[in-house]
Order: sequence, then structure tokens, then C-alpha cells
Amino acid sequence: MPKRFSASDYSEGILAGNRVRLSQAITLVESTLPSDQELAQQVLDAVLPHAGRSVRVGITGVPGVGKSTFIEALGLHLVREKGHRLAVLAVDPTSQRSGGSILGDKTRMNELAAHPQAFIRPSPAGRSLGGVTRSTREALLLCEAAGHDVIFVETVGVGQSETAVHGMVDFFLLLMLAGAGDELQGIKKGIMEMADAITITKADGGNELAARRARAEYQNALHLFPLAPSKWSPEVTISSALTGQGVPDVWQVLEKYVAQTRASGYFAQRRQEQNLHWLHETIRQSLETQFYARPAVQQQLAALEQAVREGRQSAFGAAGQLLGL
Ligand SMILES: Nc1nc2c(ncn2[C@@H]2O[C@H](COP(=O)(O)OP(=O)(O)OP(=O)(O)O)[C@@H](O)[C@H]2O)c(=O)[nH]1
Ligand SMILES: [Mg+2]
Repeated sequence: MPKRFSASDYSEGILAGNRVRLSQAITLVESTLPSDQELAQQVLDAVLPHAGRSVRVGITGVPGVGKSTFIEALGLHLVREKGHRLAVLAVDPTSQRSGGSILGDKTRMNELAAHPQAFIRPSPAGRSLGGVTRSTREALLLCEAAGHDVIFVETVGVGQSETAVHGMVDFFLLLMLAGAGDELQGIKKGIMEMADAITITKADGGNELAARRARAEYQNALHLFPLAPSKWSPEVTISSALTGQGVPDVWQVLEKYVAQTRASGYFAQRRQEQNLHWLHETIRQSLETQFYARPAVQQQLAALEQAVREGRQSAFGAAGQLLGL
């Protein structure tokens, strides 16, 4: 039985930069036990005034595009050259792999994982998108309170998790491969529209020319999208995580974005909107959980489902009956 810490044990440890306590607190926010959740909320409330001072970056792209290798290269640049403190989190609700994608990938992030200014945390395994999104967002706040001033949130660019990640970050980076059609890359137009920057990966060896061509194509394609509320025109770069070429350029684009949107007020406004969205999302989720946990609902749900399936009762009527319980 692990020792049970108090809320202030956690919050003081986190604020002092204690990585073990940070990890334990993230485990706490990932827990679905009501007693853990209560404690987790106390910890979050205690550290919240110290959170928020970071740049939050979403990173997405189809499996194999080179996300892990790129995060290792850019991450090392940030901690070594720029003196940043980086945290890498993941939203990977589909992962059945032990501990999620990042852990299986740690071989690709060896040096970064071992760096004292970097903190890497895999996606909680076996949870719904809503559950993973909530705990990742809370983990992000804990990392900020621990002094991490750059947060990467990685997700695999194939499903709905991009929208969830987009809703918790300041800047959204899409990794693409040259020489493969969009269909091949499984990237939907909606995901391209969310991107503040695209980098064409693996621009090395015989691939460089194709990468330059792809860059021009994507830049043109992005110009066709209406200007985003940020008033920022997304930029396309090419990079190789293998040689390191073009990797710092991606960070320069981000710094330009942050400077521009901070000056315009959009940066702060977007965070406020995200907080509000999160308030309503939390209410919606807890109402739903409470509803399905009611004994009367649990007793009658199956029978009403059956009635709706067989057309004996309308969905609307059955829902009304359950909600009235
Ligand atoms: N030539 C070249 N190969 C690269 C580069 N970056 C990654 N790769 C290779 O591409 C493959 C996939 O890289 P990962 O970093 O694991 O890709 P990923 O997007 O994290 O993949 P998932 O975790 O499965 O979603 C590996 O074999 C890498 O060695 C690069 O810049 N140049
Ligand atoms: Mg990976």
C-alpha cells in the first residue's frame, strides 16, 4: 500500500519541482476512484495560481510520420540551447499498448527522457477520449506549476483526439510527409484547418526535393483557407529530425506566432475561451456520470433500451422517462 500524501504534500512538492511528486500527482488525476478525484481537485486548486505560464503546443501527424523523433530533436534543442523546461504529454485514447504510445516510444526519446529539464509522461491507457482529455489537461496544469514553461501534447492524427488537443493548446503543429497524398496520410481537411504550422518531416537524403515541393503545395493550399480568428497565416517548413536541419525553424515560427497573438490579445482570449469551454465540458461529463450511476436508471435502462430497439417506445419518450427517475 503506497503512502497516502495530503493535498499540501503534493502541491508543495510540485511547486518545489519534485519530479516524483509531480508523477504521483498525475497518477492521482488519472485515477477514477472518487476519493482520489477529490484529493486531485484539492491539489489542482492549490497549484492553479502557479499554472498557466507556459506555451502549450499540440503536435499531431499520422503514425510513422516521425512525431517521436521530431519531439526528441526539438525538445533537445529547447532544453539545451534555449534553456526551456519541457513537459511532453500524450492524448492517445485508442492505445492498448502498455502505458500508451510515448512509453513504447521512449527508445526514440532516450536522451530527452534522461534530461533533467525534460519530463515525459505517456497517455493513460485504456480510457475514453473524454477521460484521457480531462486527465491530460489537468496533468498539463500540474506540469506548469512544476515550472515547465513549454508543454507538448502529442496525439496521433487519425481521429477525434486532435480536436480535443486543439482545445487545450495555444499552438497546433501538424507533421506531414512529402510524396504522399492527403488521403494516404489520412489527414482530414479539418485537421489542416486547425494547424498553425505544418512541417514536412524527413526532409533528408533523397527526400529533400520532394519535401520542398510539398512545402510549396501545402503553403498554397493553406492560403485558400479563410483567415483564422487568430489572424495568423499558418506557415509550412521542412525539417529533418535525423540531421536536425529545419528543426529550430519550427520553434522560430512558434515564437513569431506567440509574439503576434500576445500583442493582439488573441493568446489570452483563447485561453479564457478554453477555460469556459472546459467548465461546461466538466459539468456535462459529471452530470452524465451521475445520471448513469443512479440505481433507478441502472435498473430500468436495459428494459427501456430494448423497448426502443423494438420500436415499442420512442427514444425521446424513453429518455424522458429515465431523466424523470
Ligand atoms: N530519414 C528520416 N527518418 C526519420 C526521421 N524522423 C523519423 N524517422 C523514422 O521514421 C520512423 C517513424 O518515426 P517515429 O518518430 O517513431 O514516428 P511517430 O510519428 O512517432 O510514429 P507513431 O508513434 O507510431 O505514431 C522511424 O523509423 C524513424 O527512424 C527523419 O527526420 N528522417
Ligand atoms: Mg511515436
